[in-house]
Amino acid sequence: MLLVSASEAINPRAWQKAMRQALPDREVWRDGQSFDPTRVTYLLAWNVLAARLRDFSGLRVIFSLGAGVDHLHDAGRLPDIPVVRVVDAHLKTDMTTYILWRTLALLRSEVALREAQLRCAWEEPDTCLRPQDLCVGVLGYGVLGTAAADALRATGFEVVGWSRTAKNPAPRDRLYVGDQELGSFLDAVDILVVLLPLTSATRGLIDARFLDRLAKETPLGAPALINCARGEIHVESDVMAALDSGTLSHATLDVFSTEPLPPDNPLWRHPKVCVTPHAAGPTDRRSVTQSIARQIRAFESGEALTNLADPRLGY
Ligand code: NDP
Ligand code: OXD
Repeated sequence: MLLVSASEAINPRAWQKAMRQALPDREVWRDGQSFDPTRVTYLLAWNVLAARLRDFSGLRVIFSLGAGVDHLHDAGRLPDIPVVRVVDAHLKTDMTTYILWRTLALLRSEVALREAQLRCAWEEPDTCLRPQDLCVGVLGYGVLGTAAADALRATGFEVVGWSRTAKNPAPRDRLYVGDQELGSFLDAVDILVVLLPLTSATRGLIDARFLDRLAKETPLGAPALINCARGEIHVESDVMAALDSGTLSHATLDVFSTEPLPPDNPLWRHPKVCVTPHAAGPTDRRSVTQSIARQIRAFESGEALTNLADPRLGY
């Protein structure tokens, strides 16, 4: 039997209904209903308490309802059960359009134009930048990072990437690898797009020291930050200080250490910040439940699971 165990924010009832449609011959339960936990073989999870997993003694596979699996970390480690994460064409498209939207908004001076409009002021920006004037650095050059890089390159931006391991064959963009090449990567970047997983290595990575290394004059004045991965990767107070000192010209933040972002958080009203509510890449319920159904059928016929998170790496 399958169990949907997810926070209310992503509508567990709707996931249960969609999963029943995708696998009509199976029992599908959700948290809050009465079922025998030892009969749960597949768990569809978003923000499940790690301690609860011990109740599911017959569990064979966990399907994360997102690309990120950090919600399943317990003291930085993934459970000892295969964890399949979301890799989905719709997610790639949605994340890519979000990143194009935000980079093009920076390119075309959205903040200054909006501010002028609110004053009814007919003020043309001083300069008209073109994509080739800006280098976008994609921090995390995986499934979503490479999809975004392709679209940014096709739009005319110069693109560089940063990943943990080298790629073979070499990608079309200049790829910097590991901590030893982070400095050279940051030297090249005008707009930094964060698409890293949250792990013990990336938690708090974007702190005051990191932002100092990024600091420079750019066609936007100073570098801009777009974090659409996880809030815990940036240190909020350090990002705020960098915006106030001019080290950063702008920040687009889709993710936060505390979500929903509390109404009294100053980021909401900061003139150099665009806040979006963890909406860059929503999980497409129909396509993901169909993919889970396919994986379950294949797994039961002896095929290997795909899109597995690596328990040693935590992503
Ligand atoms: P992938 O696992 O495909 O890619 C992760 C990339 O990060 C890889 O290139 C990996 O390197 C790199 N990386 C990981 N750790 C390090 C490190 N310590 N140093 C350098 N590079 C590192 O993930 P996805 O692209 O599918 O997703 C990325 C993240 O986006 C998710 O984990 C999730 O948190 C977030 N996300 C946010 C959404 C939103 O709505 N805001 C929606 C979907 C995802 P290597 O290639 O060498 O392994
Ligand atoms: C994800 C997310 O990880 O939506 O897919 O954050």
